[in-house]
Amino acid sequence: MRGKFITFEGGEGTGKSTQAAMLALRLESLGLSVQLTREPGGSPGAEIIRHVLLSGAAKPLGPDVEAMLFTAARDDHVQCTILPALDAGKWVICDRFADSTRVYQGILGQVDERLINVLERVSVGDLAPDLTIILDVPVELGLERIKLRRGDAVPDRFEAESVEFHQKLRQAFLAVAAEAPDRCVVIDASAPKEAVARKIWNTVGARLDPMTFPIASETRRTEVGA
Ligand code: Z5A
Repeated sequence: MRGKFITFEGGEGTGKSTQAAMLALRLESLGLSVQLTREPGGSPGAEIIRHVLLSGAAKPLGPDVEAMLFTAARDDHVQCTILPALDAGKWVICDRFADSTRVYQGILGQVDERLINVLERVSVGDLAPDLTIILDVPVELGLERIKLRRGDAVPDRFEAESVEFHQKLRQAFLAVAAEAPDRCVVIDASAPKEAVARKIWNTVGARLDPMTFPIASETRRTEVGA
């Protein structure tokens, strides 16, 4: 049976990486096989493109080119990591996906929606997340978390944007959620990590019912031998 595909989206410091990892552990504790991955990146080719994008080296080329680079990374990630994992019956949990291109390059970067649509079609095809969890926190809180985590290190290409940019970002993710209520759930992620994880678990349970998902024979063997 094909696995389920869950994406995490939202602004910086909303806790996507933290919650994606916590959800992966929780699903694994049920005996499910999980592939935890991220964008940009998640496959060897895409990780190289990630380095170029987050260093800011592509910024002077403009948002259209950045959108193409995110798409090239996604194409490799989908082909090399996501589709094989889903076909093997794994639950794929991805820290950012196509909504991020729509929001960062499309809405914030003002890349023509027709180009965004074509790029999405080329890289994603018919693949759509079964569930997208959009984590939402006030911008000041998200930036404070990132600042704390960064310490003395230099902000990356996107962390260095203005507070106004991050406010628009937050609104844009809420707009994406409002347009696709069957796929997206917005979760207030201001609470402590464990409380946010509980809300996410309740949502995953209600939408995808992981308790009833068949466990692969490979996983059963691991359990028996463990
Ligand atoms: N981007 C794009 O423009 N177009 C695209 O198509 C794609 C991406 C796919 C990737 O950066 C950048 O690429 C991203 C958008 C752009 N912009 N930036 N920057 P990234 O992968 O390096 O980072 P990110 O995706 O933005 O995530 P993040 O900023 O690292 O934050 P996060 O994953 O949401 O949060 P976190 O790492 O889980 O937590 C951050 C800190 O807060 C950490 O110290 C945690 O321990 C702490 N934390 C987390 N949750 C809590 C709670 N609940 N309470 C207190 N503290 C917490």
